[in-house]
Amino acid sequence: MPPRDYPLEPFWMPFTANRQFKAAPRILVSARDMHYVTEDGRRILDGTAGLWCVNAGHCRPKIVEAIRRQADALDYSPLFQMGHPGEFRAAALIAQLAPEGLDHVFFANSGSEAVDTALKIALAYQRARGEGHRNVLIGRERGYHGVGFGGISIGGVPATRKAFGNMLGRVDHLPHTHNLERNAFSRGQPEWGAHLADDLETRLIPLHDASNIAAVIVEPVAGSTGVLVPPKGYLERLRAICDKHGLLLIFDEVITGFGRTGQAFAAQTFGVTPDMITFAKGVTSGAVPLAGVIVRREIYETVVNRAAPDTVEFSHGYTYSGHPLATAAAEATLALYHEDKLFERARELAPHFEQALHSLKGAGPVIDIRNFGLMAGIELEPLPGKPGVRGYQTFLKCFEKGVMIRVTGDIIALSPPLIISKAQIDDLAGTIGSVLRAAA
Ligand code: PXG
Repeated sequence: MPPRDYPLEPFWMPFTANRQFKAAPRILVSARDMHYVTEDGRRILDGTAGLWCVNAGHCRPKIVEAIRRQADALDYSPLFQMGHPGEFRAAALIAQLAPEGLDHVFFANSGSEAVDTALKIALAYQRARGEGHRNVLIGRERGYHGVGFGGISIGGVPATRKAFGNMLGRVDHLPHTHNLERNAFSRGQPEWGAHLADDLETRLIPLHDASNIAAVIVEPVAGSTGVLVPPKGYLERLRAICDKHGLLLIFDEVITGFGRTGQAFAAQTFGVTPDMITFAKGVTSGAVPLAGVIVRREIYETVVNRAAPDTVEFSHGYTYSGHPLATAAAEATLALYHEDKLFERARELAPHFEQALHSLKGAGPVIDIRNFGLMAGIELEPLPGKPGVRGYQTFLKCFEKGVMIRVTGDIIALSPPLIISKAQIDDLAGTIGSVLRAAA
């Protein structure tokens, strides 16, 4: 291995045990299609599409070329009071993929920003239609919506909240839908749990009064907290309750968007249409940061058309809301999804993926396996008194054996690029199985 010509210490790594990592670093230097290459020249199969984002596979030449061309032609253009063609084209392409009726797109750079933007659009919309008292935001336990103050407030991941004190004040949470006793080893959507959506109507609405609630935000399939698939009928019930009481429903599709569930958005796969969708990650296959919110036309029209002419209708946006490199990457990525039929591919591979992963039932400490589209969670019995240790050890062992998995505590989360082959799925499952059996 060539010596490292850079120090490790100055970089404060995100969501990482810095001292543990720096004592035994794992450095990736290149990637192509389904594989990474480490600094010591080992090829690693990517079982997680990076961090749930590289849906088209790594370093696809058409995306690389589009970014290169754009960097040469227009590196940056001011995005407030000015435009460049790419942002309009990318917004139109994203709107075309979205469910019927959601046809305006606001750009941000990260999922966290997309979530904050969606919450602010919800508040701005309620105010614009004369319902400004609707300012309570409802999230869900075990929801992950990034790390902005909006996202951690409506989110339900204790570790992202406990050290930071102030949260948004007017927030409440639905219960999560994870239940091992009822639903362990479900394939696809679990049978039990649709009634958990009724908590919105039986507890939260009476508590806050519907007239004070602006919006409900959920991930259609919770990703980060371990692939929690919505019970059959659950999302439909949430939609019906929101409609009945005038609440906006936001799907955070930062992970589930762009083919992960076999269609462009999980909203389409589940047949439930929210009022807004947040997206990020897969929109550029991770190549350049881009994120955003897709809104129902009436939301755009209410906020925009009810403001006085010649005023900025929505005082929100980022220096890089629709950066030329990002929108060029998005245009190329969306074209590639279409040309290679990658969403269909995900749909076709899902049964094989399901079969391969459920074959790990009985492997060592496995206490649940769950899956939807090309996402799966494998839950391990924690080591007594040491939550997360078994998960982390499994991650390290798989990495040694040339496979990248992601763990959240003691849950393995898998979300491979949509270009994965059946043989690679078998390899992924086989490696995890051998590591878990050896650990038992
Ligand atoms: N919403 C959802 C549903 C997400 O999954 C975000 C918002 C925030 O996106 P940004 O771009 O601000 O990170 C996410 C991000 C993991 C993992 O290992 C998941 C995410 C990010 C990093 C790691 O589960 N999700």
